[in-house]
Amino acid sequence: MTSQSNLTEDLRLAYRTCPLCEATCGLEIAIQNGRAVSVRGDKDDVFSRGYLCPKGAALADLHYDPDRLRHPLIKRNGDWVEVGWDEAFAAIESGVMPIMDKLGRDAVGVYAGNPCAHTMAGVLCLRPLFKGLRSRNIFSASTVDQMPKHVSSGLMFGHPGTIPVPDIDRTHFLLILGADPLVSNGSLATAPDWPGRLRALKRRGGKLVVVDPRTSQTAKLAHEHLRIKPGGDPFLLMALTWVLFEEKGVNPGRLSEHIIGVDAVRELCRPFSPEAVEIRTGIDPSIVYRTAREVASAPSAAVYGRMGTSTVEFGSLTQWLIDVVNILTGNLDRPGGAMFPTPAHMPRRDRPGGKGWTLGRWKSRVKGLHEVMGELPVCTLCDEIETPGEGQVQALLTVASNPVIALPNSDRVDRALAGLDFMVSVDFYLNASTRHAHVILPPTGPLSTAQYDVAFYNLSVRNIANYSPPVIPKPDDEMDKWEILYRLDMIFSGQGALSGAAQMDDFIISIMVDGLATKEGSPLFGKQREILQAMKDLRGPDRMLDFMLRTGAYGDGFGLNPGGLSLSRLKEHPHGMDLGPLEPRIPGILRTTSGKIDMAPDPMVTDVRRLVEAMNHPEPGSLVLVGRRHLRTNNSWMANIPSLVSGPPRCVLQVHPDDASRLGLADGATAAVKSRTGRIAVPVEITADIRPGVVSLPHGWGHDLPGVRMGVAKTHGGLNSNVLSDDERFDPLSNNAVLNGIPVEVSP
Ligand SMILES: Nc1nc2c(c(=O)[nH]1)N[C@H]1C(S)=C(S)[C@@H](COP(=O)(O)OP(=O)(O)OC[C@H]3O[C@@H](n4cnc5c(=O)[nH]c(N)nc54)[C@H](O)[C@@H]3O)O[C@H]1N2
Ligand SMILES: Nc1nc2c(c(=O)[nH]1)N[C@H]1C(S)=C(S)[C@@H](COP(=O)(O)OP(=O)(O)OC[C@H]3O[C@@H](n4cnc5c(=O)[nH]c(N)nc54)[C@H](O)[C@@H]3O)O[C@H]1N2
Ligand code: SF4
Ligand SMILES: [Mo]
Repeated sequence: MTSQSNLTEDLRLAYRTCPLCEATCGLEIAIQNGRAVSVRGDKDDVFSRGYLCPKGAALADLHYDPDRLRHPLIKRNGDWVEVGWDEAFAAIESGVMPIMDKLGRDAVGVYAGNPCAHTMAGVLCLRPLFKGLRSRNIFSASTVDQMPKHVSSGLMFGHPGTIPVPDIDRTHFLLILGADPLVSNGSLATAPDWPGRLRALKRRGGKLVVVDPRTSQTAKLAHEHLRIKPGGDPFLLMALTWVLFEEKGVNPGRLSEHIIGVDAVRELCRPFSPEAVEIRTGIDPSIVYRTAREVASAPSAAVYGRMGTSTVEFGSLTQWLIDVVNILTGNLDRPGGAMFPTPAHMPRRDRPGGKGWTLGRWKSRVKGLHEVMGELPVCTLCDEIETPGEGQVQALLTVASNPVIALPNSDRVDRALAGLDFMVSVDFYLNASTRHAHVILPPTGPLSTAQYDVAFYNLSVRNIANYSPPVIPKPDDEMDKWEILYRLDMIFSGQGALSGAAQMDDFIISIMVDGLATKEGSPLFGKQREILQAMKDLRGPDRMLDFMLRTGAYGDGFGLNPGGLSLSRLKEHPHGMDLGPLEPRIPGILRTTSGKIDMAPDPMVTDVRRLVEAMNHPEPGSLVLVGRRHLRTNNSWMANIPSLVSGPPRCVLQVHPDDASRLGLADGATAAVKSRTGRIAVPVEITADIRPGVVSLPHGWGHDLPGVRMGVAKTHGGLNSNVLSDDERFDPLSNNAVLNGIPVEVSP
């Protein structure tokens, strides 16, 4: 790199994709004397072009945070003792294996958190660990998040990972429901610089409409803001569908030959005229008619929804209806509509059809809630820990997760974790949850691990591939997350605490390679040895990624497609490779048994009855609580970085002036907020930026608990909003928790 020659000798620049949120911004990190001294946006990054947010700029602060754990901790007589890795794994073996031997494999549960989706190890090495563990009690943050989208995609397209993303760079009309990408930087729609991209949409004459009970940052940027009642989205989407049918706005275009069930949808939406749903949406029917016409007539349009449409009573129906509108208006799979990425690490499929997708292959022990995507819902985690009997969870592994703050009915979660016989946490903070662990295994810091966004390039608004090697070499006495997970896997699969990760690594890659090389008709049939030989210098997730890239959509096919992509070729592009705008993928991408898009899958059809019922019998009007995010937070765990928590407190309850005067609340005073599950006292902010009848509190706070070792976070503790979220409220198709629209009582 020539730019380095005019810098002092010990100063170098390194490039890295930010792992903190889904936007995948490129960072330029200046390293002096082996230490990262500054983080900026990488102007040459093919996707982010220099954009970054305050969290990315704080990545080095996270890396050097003195509270971040570097070495394993064991709790002995109530005190934490730092130990070596072998000792820690031995303690886990002697803590977990007797429980497993005596009570069976289901007695060991796992809860995997959000950052698992942001690291190569989390995405590639956890599944093998689940397999090795063979427990039914696998839980993840997916069921406080996007599980309804997986259900809808699984049922409609035949695979839960086949998720359409809004083509925001080309669309003429963007309808955003229950998402605030100006603050969250986007979710299930990977794009750095949403502010810039949405402004570009407006500049090219496109229209932006936001549906949200709050005047969010994104709503402020929009041409139009529909201040919906919480939970009103499925009714609104049904009414939009109703208008499309009523006014001959249904025009699926080239999709017509790839869809089944349109007539059923016409029948299903019949009860939901714009007039009929007004009681649930609070939106004037004339606006619904106009919006439906605008979506139908725009040269291209995309309907997109996130948390406010997912963590709600009708989460799955809402996700389904979003794509129903996209399909009926011909906007699915066309430029400017909602499209499917073609990520570099996945093969391109040309032929439609497959085994289809099912949910409910097993059920949870206590409440009988069905499995989705191999996991059980977190809303029943406490039931499984607290209820005695065969299969009771008595040991828990948490990986990159903070259940005490993230999950509904948090006080109960806190008590349940305290009652476990044994708990292991893979995490680099001693926080609200890991304080209950018996052993904590911290992975090496974020600058010392490689990055390629395996999960989020599946959801990207452009086809991008970017790999960053570790920026700061990993100290010898620290461990990468993949090694930790594989060593745990060795323990759970009975190979012992002292077996290294290498054995498991070789085993897993051989299974991956065999999957292709033993498939009759595969061009790589019988080539196991050559393939493994070609990757002989790689280990861990790097080797898995190389295999996926080479057999992926642009790959070199291990020689079959000379000049194609491989990890070594990708490494030649430190600012990433732009593989172009999204391209139509239907029908090849469809994996339903029919090879068509199922517009009216049975579980959805059945659940519409519940929606009709809810429309006819609305709950009596009370105050409801919704969430919100802030640009300087990342769920619960970035609160120990001074630059991210400075300034006025953010964990405040937003209340509309009308409600405030009715309830006798003053700005800045403390209010008591009460729900079925708990009660907290929080400062009030009176603002007209929220719909009357709705109050809003951000999640991710509540760090000031005994035993937490996060000095900065503790002094900016805040209150945990999930004390108020009810673990008995969930979307019955996905079993996803309801975190928005919680009935509460507020008093001074
Ligand atoms: N009320 C309410 N509750 C919510 C939400 C809401 O909107 N409202 N949002 C929900 C959503 S969308 C999500 S995704 C969940 C998040 O729920 P969780 O994933 O359970 O919680 P996080 O706050 O993301 O905590 C992540 C943990 O991972 C650790 N960590 C960070 N990076 C790494 C790493 O690379 N390796 C390892 N091993 N550990 C790491 C951090 O120290 C922290 O302890 O919260 C959910 N909870
Ligand atoms: N800065 C920051 N960025 C983040 C995170 C973070 O904690 N901080 N977390 C990351 C994670 S894990 C995720 S999953 C994403 C989430 O990304 P988003 O979904 O974009 O983020 P939220 O801020 O939760 O937006 C949800 C919006 O829904 C609104 N809402 C609530 N109830 C309803 C309703 O019934 N109907 C409608 N239409 N709207 C409703 C809320 O007012 C809020 O504005 O963000 C990611 N990015
Ligand atoms: S927007 Fe997300 S990916 Fe970009 S710098 Fe901020 S946290 Fe990192
Ligand atoms: Mo999330």
